[in-house]
Amino acid sequence: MIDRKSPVFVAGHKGLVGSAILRRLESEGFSDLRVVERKDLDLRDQSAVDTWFESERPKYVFLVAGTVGGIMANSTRPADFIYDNLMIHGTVVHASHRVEVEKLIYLGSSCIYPREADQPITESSLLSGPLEPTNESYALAKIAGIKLCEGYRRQYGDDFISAMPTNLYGQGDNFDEINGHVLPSLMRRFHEAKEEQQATVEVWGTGKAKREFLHVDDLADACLFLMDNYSDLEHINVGTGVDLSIQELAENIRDLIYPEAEIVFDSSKPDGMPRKVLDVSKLTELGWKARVPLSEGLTSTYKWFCDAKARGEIRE
Ligand code: GFB
Repeated sequence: MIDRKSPVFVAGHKGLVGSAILRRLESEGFSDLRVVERKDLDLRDQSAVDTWFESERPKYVFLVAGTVGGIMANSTRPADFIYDNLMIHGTVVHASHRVEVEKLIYLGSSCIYPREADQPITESSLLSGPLEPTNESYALAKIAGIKLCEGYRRQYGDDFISAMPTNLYGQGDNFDEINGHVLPSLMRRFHEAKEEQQATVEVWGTGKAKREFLHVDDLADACLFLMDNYSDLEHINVGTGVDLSIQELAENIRDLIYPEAEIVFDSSKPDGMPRKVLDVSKLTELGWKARVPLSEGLTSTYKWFCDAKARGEIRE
């Protein structure tokens, strides 16, 4: 087990994943959590990151910072997605090596796998075929992150591990209708349609693409589990192993928020990867499995969205 009293750095603590990890570590009794605001440290700047690491000397690092977004953000901002992520992964991994961090976990994404990978996707599918074009830049940066951790382990013996989560959702997500991921974007669209009493709600693509959704509190739990129990070169998938079509997801969200609405598909928008469900047998064999059922996660996430909106925390 990693030492609960040692200094732990959560890089990216304001994001969906980082904030969930911080909550999980706090509830676990970690007593020396270190975070830094973006305005105080640009994680893309190696010398600034080195200086910060030298003064803070974290023993454990959760590397979950990065530029993220849904299919539209990925397709329209490929430069930001490749540059920001490549730089952030590079600076944090290198600085962690320099100050002799005892263990680091790096989070990739299920989009690292080839578009035509066999489903469910096993860890060994990495680099076995061409990537999905809508998120190629992000995927390449994420693959580079895996190879960074592998490289520092191979060359220096650093205990740096990589986990590949499936599509995530939960409290603290980005509910932007255009740039967010499908689940929060649809929640917001159905919510606003209900407020404005619109008869129809638009869903991008054909609705036939399939996705797997993991609640971010489950992911945070898995990250701590892996920090305590996993130390190997190969990355490890984190998911539920269960997927559903975008149409089914949209129907679930409609039934929760605005059952009277009619769903209209806009097939001029991209479907992205046809299917993306992870084989989670490696993690299951280690003894971890997801706990939050999608129906429960949708209800709690929607409640969080409504509460955050009432507090004025959701951007218009
Ligand atoms: O979450 P998402 O944007 O990303 O989901 P990916 C895209 C799927 O949902 C596509 C459909 O099949 C879309 O056609 N969709 C339907 C919508 N309505 C909407 C909507 O209103 N908004 C959005 N965003 N999608 C992401 C990568 O791919 O996967 C990220 O782009 C990351 O980089 C993430 O890796 C895990 O699942 O396609």
